[in-house]
Amino acid sequence: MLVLLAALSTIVSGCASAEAAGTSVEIGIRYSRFHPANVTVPRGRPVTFVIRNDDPIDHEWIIGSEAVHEAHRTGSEAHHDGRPTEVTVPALSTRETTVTLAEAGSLEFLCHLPGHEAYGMSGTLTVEG
Ligand SMILES: [Cu+2]
Repeated sequence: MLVLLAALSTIVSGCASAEAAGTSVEIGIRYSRFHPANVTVPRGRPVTFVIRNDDPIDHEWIIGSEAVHEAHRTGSEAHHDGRPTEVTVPALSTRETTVTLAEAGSLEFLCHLPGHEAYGMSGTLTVEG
């Protein structure tokens, strides 16, 4: 199973070369996966993420440091609203959020609904510049 997941993530990364250098990035959700799973954005400029959930179940898109994710793994927030880096995306809907990332580096984006991260609902946001 791990091998299969690794192979799948390679495929997803491979077809995800639509890395966005602009100020708007589309991230799709299908079968509890993010597409693309690797996104590159510029540092210090507002980036609008358009997150489209094609699944018939709710998902989340949460970006942050490992500390942020650890808090959400054990947290109890069932719904996210009001923080641009933490977005609930209801079934079959699209949400937009605008974030300016001040530091170059790499952040994970995850869905913290039960079981989703373990299933593979994760991605990497690279902040360049
Ligand atoms: Cu999810």
